[in-house]
Amino acid sequence: MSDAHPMWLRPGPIPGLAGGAVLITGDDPLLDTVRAEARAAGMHLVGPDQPAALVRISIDRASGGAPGTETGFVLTGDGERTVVVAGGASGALCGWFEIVRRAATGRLHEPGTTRHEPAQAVRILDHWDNIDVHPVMGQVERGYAGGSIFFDAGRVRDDLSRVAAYARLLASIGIDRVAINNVNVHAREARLLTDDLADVARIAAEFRPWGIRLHLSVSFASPIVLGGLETSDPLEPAVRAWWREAADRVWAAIPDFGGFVVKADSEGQPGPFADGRDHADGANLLAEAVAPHGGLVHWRAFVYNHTQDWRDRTTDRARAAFDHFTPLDGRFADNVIVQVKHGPMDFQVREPVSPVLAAMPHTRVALELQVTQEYTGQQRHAVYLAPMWREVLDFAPFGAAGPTIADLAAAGGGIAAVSNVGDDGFWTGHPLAQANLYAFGRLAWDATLDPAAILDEWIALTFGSGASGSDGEIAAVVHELLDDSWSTYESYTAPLGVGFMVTPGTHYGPSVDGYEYSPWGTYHFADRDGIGVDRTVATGTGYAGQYPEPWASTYESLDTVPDELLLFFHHVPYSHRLHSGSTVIQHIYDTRFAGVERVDAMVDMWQRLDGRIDGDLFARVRDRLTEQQRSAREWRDHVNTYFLRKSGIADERGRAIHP
Ligand code: GCV
Repeated sequence: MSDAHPMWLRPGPIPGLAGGAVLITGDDPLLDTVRAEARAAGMHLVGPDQPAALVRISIDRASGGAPGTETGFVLTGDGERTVVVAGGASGALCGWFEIVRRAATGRLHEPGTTRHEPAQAVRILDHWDNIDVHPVMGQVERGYAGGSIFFDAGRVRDDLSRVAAYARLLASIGIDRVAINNVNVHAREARLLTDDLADVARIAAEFRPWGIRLHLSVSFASPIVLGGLETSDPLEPAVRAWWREAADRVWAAIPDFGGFVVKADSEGQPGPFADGRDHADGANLLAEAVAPHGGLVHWRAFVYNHTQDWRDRTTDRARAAFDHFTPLDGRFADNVIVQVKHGPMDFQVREPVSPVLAAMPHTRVALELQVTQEYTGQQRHAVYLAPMWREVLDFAPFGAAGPTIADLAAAGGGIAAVSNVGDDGFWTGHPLAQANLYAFGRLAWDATLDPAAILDEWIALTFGSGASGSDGEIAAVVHELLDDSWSTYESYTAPLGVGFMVTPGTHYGPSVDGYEYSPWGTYHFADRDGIGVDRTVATGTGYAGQYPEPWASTYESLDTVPDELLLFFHHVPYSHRLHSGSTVIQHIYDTRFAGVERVDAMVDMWQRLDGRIDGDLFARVRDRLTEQQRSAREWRDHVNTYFLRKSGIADERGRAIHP
């Protein structure tokens, strides 16, 4: 195992379990993993002649007590012992980790029977890791935690101990698939599909004992760049044959391989448009190749014009995915999953939920989240994202009586997220960003979990809790620091859903006009009178009309649009009064000042733990909070000054802005 921080799986005997007997019945490599975990927790394995074991784990696929899926399990506690009956070996592994969670949170052997199964059948983490160090993006695109855990020095690492540790962590939160390379597939990385297969198989072997399948991002132009063909036209027989052979070779090397992830005709990546074909043609080409092996194709819907003329007010990037994909509904093969970012733009701190997620009833659609904090502080700011994700998952596109986004994903393609780990000793750069990875797995398993409760669970596992005899003060501080941190971050960065205003390229720190005259479709249209993007049907780009009712009307009208999304949907004067009672301009000033005060409080909170937790961890978090404090001030002053200068409207409270 690696010597990196253990994240939420602290090593050594687990209080309450250590010293006890465990009976694990059945024969499966995953059950051997469970046995090893139980031993590492300090338990001793016993045979069936000892039915009084503290923990009993078995598989029963058929009987009434057994859950419906391989990965599900029924857990029964009687106050003194726990019994897990799983639907399959992966369920037994998940059941074991539920016991570990219960031990950490003081609920071991809690009386009663509960049924557990993953809400989302597909729970995949995407890595944006490159093999080579990219001249602009570094090794991990939008990675804020060092280099790749998979690749080093131009190839797959020899030492994959970090991957083994990672696989264990992911299994403990129910992740079942990992795509190991960037969706922007550069020339070197394209060859993972061919020349590097033996090495990719070594990575897959690290994931296998944890029930996790490996996926690869592939270039749509592979038949050209790897196969020497003249075209990658999806309707061309030679292209189809090339992909079939490529898939056969992958599965020959990795029998439990999961499938391909594809970013096509997006931000310069090749795709079917080159040959006049559409995204369904492209996705189905790959689907046909992987189908004989039971493979999946994750085809991303992140398609828009990134060479837009900023003078052109009729083109709206927010509309693009819907306009490209919804006409194709019903044409995608059964093993294609259309992977849709949670918002229509790009992982901003606040966006409405993408209307595409509700507009393709005949397609398997997956929700894509971003655990890596590209636009949410880059793991230098403490930002707990689970409350945002929970809002997305709970969104009911057809109104309260209809399905939620979590339901729609569960009925289709499941859930995906961009991972936030790297070879950093704390895995995530900011140690508190570990909570986001943990929370993603937990919400993918059960979208009804309360983000605050997930946070407490993570804290208990990571730092210990009052219940397991350690420091309640640590738990209280970490909880207070993170619980509301998404809203804190929102309050000092881009206001009222307008988005971006970040430094171009790096996407870190304020630059209000940084993207205003760029080709990326990311504008706020601030002038001396007002700000925001008119996306109404009546007078704007019509984006609001991509929603079903009641949301189309809700977003269309200034009377009903939620304050936090006002500037996403409307261009309004600075004097426009929000539902909160404040004007837009005063809201901007007030929230930016309040946001900085909240960050100051976070710094003070953490200081209370000086000397009470591991020194390296304390120092790393302290240093990051210091940077967050500096950056929050920078945000406050840029944004406030910019709008004071534009609007000429003074702060009602007369605070120092820089005119
Ligand atoms: C992997 C944004 C990011 C890119 C990322 C892209 C995507 O544009 O800035 O780095 O590319 O999203 O999701 O494909």
